[in-house]
Amino acid sequence: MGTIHCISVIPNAVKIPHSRRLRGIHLYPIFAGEPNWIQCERSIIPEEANGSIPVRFSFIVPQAMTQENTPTIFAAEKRAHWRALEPEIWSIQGADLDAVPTQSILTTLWDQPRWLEAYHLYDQRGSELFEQICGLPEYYLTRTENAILETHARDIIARAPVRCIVELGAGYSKKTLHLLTEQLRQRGSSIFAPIDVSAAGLRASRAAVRSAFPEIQFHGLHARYEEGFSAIDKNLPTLFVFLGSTIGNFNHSDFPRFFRTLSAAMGPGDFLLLGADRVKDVKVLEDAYNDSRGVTAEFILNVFDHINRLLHGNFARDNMRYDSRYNPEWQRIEMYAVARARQDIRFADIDAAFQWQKDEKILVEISRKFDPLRLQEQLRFFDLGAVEHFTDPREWFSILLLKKES
Ligand code: AVJ
Repeated sequence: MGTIHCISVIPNAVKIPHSRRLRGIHLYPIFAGEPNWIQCERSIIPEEANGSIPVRFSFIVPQAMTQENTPTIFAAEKRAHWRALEPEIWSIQGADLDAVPTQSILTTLWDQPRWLEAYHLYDQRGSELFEQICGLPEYYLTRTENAILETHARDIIARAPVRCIVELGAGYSKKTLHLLTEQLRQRGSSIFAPIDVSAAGLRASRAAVRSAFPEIQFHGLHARYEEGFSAIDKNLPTLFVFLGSTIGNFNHSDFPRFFRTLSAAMGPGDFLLLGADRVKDVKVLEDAYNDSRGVTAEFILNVFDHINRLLHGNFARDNMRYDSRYNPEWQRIEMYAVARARQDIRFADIDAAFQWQKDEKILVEISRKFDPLRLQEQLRFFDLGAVEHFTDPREWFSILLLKKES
């Protein structure tokens, strides 16, 4: 009796030749380096052993891995880079999603004017506060976009005959439920792959999809947008969904880079559904970002608590205030933190410090407002042709359906 520990990589169970297949055992894909193994020991007799020498194999299988198939949504050359983080949630082998924020914060805080990238806003508390913002009477964006989707989901899905829906940013995928409902009604089945850097967001999305649509094949991609969408197989007819006017956060260098990479990742005939908040009455815009309950102020200033935790900094929340206004020339809401008094900012782990002068502003977030026709024209230069434009009766928000032209 011998014991053989199989700790080598078995990339795909079905590839094992039949003659060598082991009776009475299920083989799961095994990925090297995954910390969460559970060890399954089973006594089995390989066919070639003829029953004369019983051999014990120890199989090591990933914990809670319930699926045998590596998802076919990934392009063949990218598939090997992805591993199961947990059931139906995938991440890039060796990717460190926490490595970049520090670098990003330090570089932009030394710019003139000082500023921050918007994604730092979404720590646990920030995500909760944003959920609260979506329910504020002044914050019309979420409700308006949701209503457009509810009205036009049927039309959108009919115009975009796809097998897969990839959502950029899982959020809690509430709005996407309208699209998934129609996709199932019109096509009977679908793959749904949200991309998000928040594992908690992906879990919530998985739970929502699981309970509402058991027929849907769910693959959460725990990654940055670009890493996620660039891995999708170009031969899989896909609708990319980017809602909530998140493009409003992109500055003038992020914006072209984002659309260039997204367009390059799309297969010919793939679709993009894009939500964009529109230029409108300044009072309506400014109220949406300066609500009477102060939730937006709390959301914006919370970024400094997050930074203090990340970088062991000493930003003092009681020494700053929130200020926001619409900049008509740039057609964007600018959200600032303003120092009430001079403050010496230090980061304990890093040899870096600066003086935050009294009344000096740090630009924490921008929210661009769009003219949908102009946006459509611009996106044509990224090989994205307008298929349809959906809006609400007040014309406050637009959802564009675009098609990749090659
Ligand atoms: C999530 C970027 C669309 O700009 O309206 C809301 C974020 N910031 N209130 C927006 C936000 C303050 C929001 N986006």
